[in-house]
Amino acid sequence: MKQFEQKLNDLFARHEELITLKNEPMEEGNGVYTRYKNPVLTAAHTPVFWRYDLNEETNPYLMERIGMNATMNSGAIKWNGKYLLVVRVEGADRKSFFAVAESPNGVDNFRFWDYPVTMPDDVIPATNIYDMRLTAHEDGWIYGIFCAERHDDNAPAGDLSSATATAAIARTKDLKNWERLPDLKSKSQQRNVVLHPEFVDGKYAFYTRPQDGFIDAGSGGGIGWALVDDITNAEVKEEKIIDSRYYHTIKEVKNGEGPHPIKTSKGWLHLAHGVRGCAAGLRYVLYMYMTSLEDPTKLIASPAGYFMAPEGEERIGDVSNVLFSNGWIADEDGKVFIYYASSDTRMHVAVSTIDKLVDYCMNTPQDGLTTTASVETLKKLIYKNLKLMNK
Ligand code: M1P
Repeated sequence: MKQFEQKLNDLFARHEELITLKNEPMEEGNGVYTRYKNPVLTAAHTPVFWRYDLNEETNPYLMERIGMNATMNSGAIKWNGKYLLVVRVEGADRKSFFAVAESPNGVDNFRFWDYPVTMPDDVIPATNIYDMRLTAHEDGWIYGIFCAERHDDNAPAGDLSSATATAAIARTKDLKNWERLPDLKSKSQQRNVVLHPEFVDGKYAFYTRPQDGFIDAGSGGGIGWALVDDITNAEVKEEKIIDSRYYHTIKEVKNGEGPHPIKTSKGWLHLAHGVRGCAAGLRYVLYMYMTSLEDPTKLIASPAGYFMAPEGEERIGDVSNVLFSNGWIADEDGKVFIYYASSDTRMHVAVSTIDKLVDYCMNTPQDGLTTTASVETLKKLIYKNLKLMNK
């Protein structure tokens, strides 16, 4: 066999071996969720035919032509019995784009569809788009809300880093053909915007994250909520903060809604990320909260601290010390697949159930916001347990 053909076969064989690798649940855990051992997607999972020119005449050395850097922050949806991720793929050129990867079981064998998503532009084209939240809305459309990033033309000459963040809106019926609607109009910059799956008072409801600048949440108090009359011309007229940031908590610097909340008999179950600063930079963790079914803006459970934080190799990557989630899938049997990215580099899955997550939210003590309060909370549990242990 010619050397080129042999190399090509090896390349495809190694790729196939990687994407068909069986994933296993990790044994140790805290009882709330189970992490799976292998990342479900890495840059190496992207198809060989995206990265290599397979023609010997035009690529005699069989070198990679288009590098892929990361597969991260993915929206998730169950679609025709398959577990689908709308993945934020980041090329070596730093541009992010969306691509669908599909798995038969939600934990391994994720395979990318042949082509990435062709996302139409808004009137002012964005430089970069990322972090899609998927919502199968009761109006019959599947919406993708994502961040559209553009250079801030008000920045001083020579400042090529300042940018603006806007919530972009697109919809589809088949996850292949997307109709782009105008970006969400808002007084502030917005990222981590998510569409609620149901109408509220006959309106579309958005979770927002007002922010003063591209990075800084600034005066934005936390995760917001806004009702919108017309999704084809969406505008935030009034915004109410429903999950606030607090000093000396895991969400002191900023927070952001993850995927859209799951409806349960006890309330809406939310997954979000919280950010705090430390000498090593920003630390992103996942946390949960619940809101009322009658009034989705009313907080009914707010467990203290993080739900998941970076562990082991998750701690390291392009932007280290980050866990971020914008996708989860609740199965008919109550199983929940939590898809999360570590350190802006790779995708993982952890599995739990609706019952466990609701129990976690309802029965984990709230943050008392001081050491004294935390110690009192701890003492109550110790006292109860020691009594039970007859000590
Ligand atoms: O780098 C960590 C994350 O930073 C941003 O999240 P936030 O807006 O909450 O700070 C996003 O750019 C996200 O994509 C990224 O993972």
